[in-house]
Amino acid sequence: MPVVLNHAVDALAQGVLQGETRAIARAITLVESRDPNRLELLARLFPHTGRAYKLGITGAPGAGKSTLSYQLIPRLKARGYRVGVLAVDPTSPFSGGAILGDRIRFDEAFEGVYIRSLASRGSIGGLSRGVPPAVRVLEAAGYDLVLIETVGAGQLQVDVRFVADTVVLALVPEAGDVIQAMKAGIIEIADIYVINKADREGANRMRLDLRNALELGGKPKGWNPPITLTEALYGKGIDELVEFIEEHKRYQQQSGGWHTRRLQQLEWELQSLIHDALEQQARSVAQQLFSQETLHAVLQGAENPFPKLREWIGA
Ligand SMILES: Nc1nc2c(ncn2[C@@H]2O[C@H](COP(=O)(O)OP(=O)(O)OP(=O)(O)O)[C@@H](O)[C@H]2O)c(=O)[nH]1
Ligand SMILES: [Mg+2]
Repeated sequence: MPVVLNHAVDALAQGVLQGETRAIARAITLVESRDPNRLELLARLFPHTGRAYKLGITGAPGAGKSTLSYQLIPRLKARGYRVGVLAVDPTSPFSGGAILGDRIRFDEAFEGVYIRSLASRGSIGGLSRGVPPAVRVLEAAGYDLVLIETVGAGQLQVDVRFVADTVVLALVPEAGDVIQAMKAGIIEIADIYVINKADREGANRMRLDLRNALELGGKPKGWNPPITLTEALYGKGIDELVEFIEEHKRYQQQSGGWHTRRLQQLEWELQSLIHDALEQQARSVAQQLFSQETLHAVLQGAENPFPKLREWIGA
């Protein structure tokens, strides 16, 4: 059965397909929200999605993710990509301040690049659930490379695999950083390791530590993640990084790894939408089963909540 669309959503979808910046902005706001119309919009955009290459850049706050992106964007553009950027929870000004607000806007090298920040608030597992639908909006608008910057620690960085085809992990030469990354379980998730701020002391040492740490886990069968040094602030090492990114992309396409990862991404995207809906449902079911009066009774020991819960769950 065809999806019946209301007029406003249809017009919004048209705007997105025509690449209108304001429509893209409004569409991302809609798909990030819990408005039921977001699913209608996604249904309308779906045939035009799934084509972009998704490049994730993750790392601790201040590691230089935005500076790396700033350097990567014109180079990726020069290779013919139409680039969109999604920054999840940026703590330093990627979207409104010095880097992208002031400099990039007037810079020809960034013309046509769409940049947007997303909040991860309210999402379980850290990474914004708004990312996959926002990627779809950008794909429908004709962007074929979406750069996703995520900040944070632990879980947040693990999640990036579920949205990105290539994961770049930015580290900085600081004592203990490799150990920190190992503890957070992120050492295995990266496809490319970047030791940024290589102008600082200890970058080579760190590369050795990291190589040793990676080899402890045994030699990988397929892709052997490269470790590359950059000085994002000075534009050094970025061309090599672009090469590694392209190389990983080619490898993924040829080895079939891309397909496997995309299946996981799709599963995660749909699961989070269902999770979202169930979460809302849980709230209302809880209220139905346990009124304020019942809660008082349970608190006083006058009523046992578990038989009722068991009955409901078993049903
Ligand atoms: N010395 C040095 N500083 C750098 C380099 N790259 C970035 N920085 C500086 O590090 C600081 C943080 O850079 P950002 O690019 O904002 O880092 P980020 O990882 O995006 O930070 P969040 O989004 O807040 O997590 C800025 O002051 C940059 O100028 C580098 O190669 N060398
Ligand atoms: Mg940033």
